[in-house]
Amino acid sequence: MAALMLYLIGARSAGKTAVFDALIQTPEGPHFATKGAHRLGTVKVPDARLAALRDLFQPKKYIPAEVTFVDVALPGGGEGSGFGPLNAFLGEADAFALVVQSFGEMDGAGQPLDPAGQLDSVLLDLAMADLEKIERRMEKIEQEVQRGLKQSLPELDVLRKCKAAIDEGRALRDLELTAEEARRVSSFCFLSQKRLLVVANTGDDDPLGAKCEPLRAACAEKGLDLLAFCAPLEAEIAALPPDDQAGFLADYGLSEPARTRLIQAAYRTLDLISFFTVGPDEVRAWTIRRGDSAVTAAGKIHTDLARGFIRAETVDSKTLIEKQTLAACREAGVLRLEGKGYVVQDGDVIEIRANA
Ligand SMILES: Nc1nc2c(ncn2[C@@H]2O[C@H](COP(=O)(O)OP(=O)(O)OP(=O)(O)O)[C@@H](O)[C@H]2O)c(=O)[nH]1
Ligand SMILES: [Mg+2]
Repeated sequence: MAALMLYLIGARSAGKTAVFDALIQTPEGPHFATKGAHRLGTVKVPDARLAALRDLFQPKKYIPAEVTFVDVALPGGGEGSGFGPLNAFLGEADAFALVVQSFGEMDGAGQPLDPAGQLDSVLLDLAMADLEKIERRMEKIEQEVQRGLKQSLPELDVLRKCKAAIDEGRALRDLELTAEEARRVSSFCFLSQKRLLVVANTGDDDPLGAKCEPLRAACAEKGLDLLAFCAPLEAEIAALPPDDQAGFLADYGLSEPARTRLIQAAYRTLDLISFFTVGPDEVRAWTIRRGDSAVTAAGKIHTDLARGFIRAETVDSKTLIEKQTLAACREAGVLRLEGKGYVVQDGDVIEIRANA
């Protein structure tokens, strides 16, 4: 599967670039590519279960899942966060990490720092970019209707529903749409419909975000995940030799590097889980939605495996790591045969049996 695209957005000078720099830092230096003024950095998804499976199978190829972080460069000038001109680019995101400045006294606009207010203002900018698209399209359809063309009336109904939600101050991600309604507006790639998590870029004196209470409360009220992220500190730690990192993290009371915490939060926000395929050739992680069936999982690997699906031989990775081999799992009766409808669980090791 293509890498998950996680776009860093936020107010001007909130620290998007600083957070990105920390995310792409490695002991060998930073890794990134550019796309216009934007920067893209792809990292492997850390997963202790997958690493343990690699150690067991010693495969020729080891393929963790990947996440691409995008440091969004805002166009110069203009009011607010300037998302309008970036609509098409931002529309490609799987999710947004909204960086909120939580260090210092003044914000990038020279105003006294107000993280909860900054969050609201960026969320409003996302909604306004959507509203503009909605109103433009509604006008077009209304003109068509006046000329007697009625084929877009069902779309107009959905757009009205979306507009009403935004007018009430709701994000489109919180609006319930039927599958049919969602399909009618999917091509708009509405920005306020994207899954989103909030990253508090905290100062050196507050790596755990103890001072982020008002922002935390604002996020809780909106049902958004909040992650404290001290960009300069995380960049420093990520540049250390791997063996030294754990000690430094512990000194600051941090359980995991921010990159790991951010990826885990993105998986939670997007309702994603991992399943694994193992063998001497390849140990690999696959990303699917929570609730996906075995046949959907098979289709991720190859469309032929979904088409010819017979059964999925399944064991959870923890059990396999304990028993060491699939043969031992089979002997112990813990390697299960699951059918098409089996709901794949996070951490499942799966072998698909299919007709060629
Ligand atoms: N003290 C401190 N300064 C920071 C931190 N993060 C960023 N800065 C500074 O804040 C300023 C803006 O940070 P950037 O990372 O460039 O912010 P940005 O969101 O990418 O800004 P634009 O792309 O211009 O919108 C820079 O001068 C950074 O050095 C931080 O955690 N602590
Ligand atoms: Mg920047």
